[in-house]
Amino acid sequence: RLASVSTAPPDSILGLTEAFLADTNPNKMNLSVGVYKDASGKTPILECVKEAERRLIDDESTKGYLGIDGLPAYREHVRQLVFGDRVEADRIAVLQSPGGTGALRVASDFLVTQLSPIRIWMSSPTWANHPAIFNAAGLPSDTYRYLGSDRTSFDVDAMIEDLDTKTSPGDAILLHACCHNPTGIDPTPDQWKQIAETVAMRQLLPLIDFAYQGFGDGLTEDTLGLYTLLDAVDEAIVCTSFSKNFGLYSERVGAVCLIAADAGAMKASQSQLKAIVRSNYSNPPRHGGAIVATVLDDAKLTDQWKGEVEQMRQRITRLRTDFVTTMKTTGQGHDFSFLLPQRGMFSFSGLTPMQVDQLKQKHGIYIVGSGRINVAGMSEEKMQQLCDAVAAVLES
Ligand code: PLP
Ligand code: TYF
Repeated sequence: RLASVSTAPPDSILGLTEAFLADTNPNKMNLSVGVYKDASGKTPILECVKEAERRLIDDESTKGYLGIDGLPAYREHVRQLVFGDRVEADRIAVLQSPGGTGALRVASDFLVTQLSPIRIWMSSPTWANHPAIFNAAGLPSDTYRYLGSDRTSFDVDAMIEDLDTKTSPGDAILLHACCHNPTGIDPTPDQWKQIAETVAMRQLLPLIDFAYQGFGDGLTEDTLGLYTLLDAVDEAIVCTSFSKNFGLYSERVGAVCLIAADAGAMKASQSQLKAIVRSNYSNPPRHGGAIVATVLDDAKLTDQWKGEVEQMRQRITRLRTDFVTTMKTTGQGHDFSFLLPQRGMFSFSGLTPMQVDQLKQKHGIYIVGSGRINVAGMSEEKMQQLCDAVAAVLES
């Protein structure tokens, strides 16, 4: 029987790291997968996380199962961090999940089992795992236009037109709360208002992917789009992740948050979310959630965390600026200033698939086929080398 199983294609992003590891070019550079690296090229464990882990070693008294929806203290901190007092607490269900990906899968299962027939609308482009997760859950998906034809700007008019003319009432719409992956291009505050009005008018249910809180303009600032939406609609699902802003990638810690119109509706949906989790992974892993709760329970550790997020954010901004400046003075000189307003780990370079391939083959530099560069993986030390290679493929 197993002889009939065919080989799955490699993941469009993670597959590149496999190719990178096999590359013998001594100057190779991996700017594909969205992982933050410090000046020494490492993905560090945050100081506040180390301290929380030391405390957990001393104080944690059990490895017994968590409830289906996770650690209560963790869930409360997620609620406060993401929603503040913008939404009444008794309208929000928070379930701890295995990363943002787990949250997206639980949310997808919920849409399919509770709200079918339903379709979800995704930006074009979006993170490649979005359609994969929706497909796996059996959730029909389609796309709205997002990136302008110049490949460097957000075409809000095209997005609104697609929502106005293609969606049906009751459909879901996937939105990136900040740091749009893969483009790095976020709506302005006015554009968020336009989007929120259209979402409300078309009676769409927003599914908001909030994987990069703190990497755009700051932890609080990055809630602007989310809050603009929540002012316009009274139902939404928000999927959060602490992979990036706590550097807890491998601990798998995130949350699925459901906002209902009132406490009664919230309770019913919460019970369905729990039923979905029970037959999937049963209950979430403890360690990552315990780390986050330990940090956010302690004012000093919380301040330390905020400082560390700010450092990561500023380093990425600096690297993006450095790249633009260095490209100006490299080769024939290249204007990448359109990258400057982009936010988050990624920049959409506008490089064509052929140029991306040349970067890999001739220079050992790995970026995603769409032209997405992980800015958070650049380094000061290798900036000139990177820019020389980009200039070379642009000029060849
Ligand atoms: N959503 C987006 C847009 C992402 O880029 C990521 C991670 O790269 C995630 C969700 C989920 O990440 P994780 O499952 O590691 O928390
Ligand atoms: O670079 C990206 O866009 C992501 C990163 O379990 C990632 O694909 C890698 C592994 C994972 C979730 C996200």
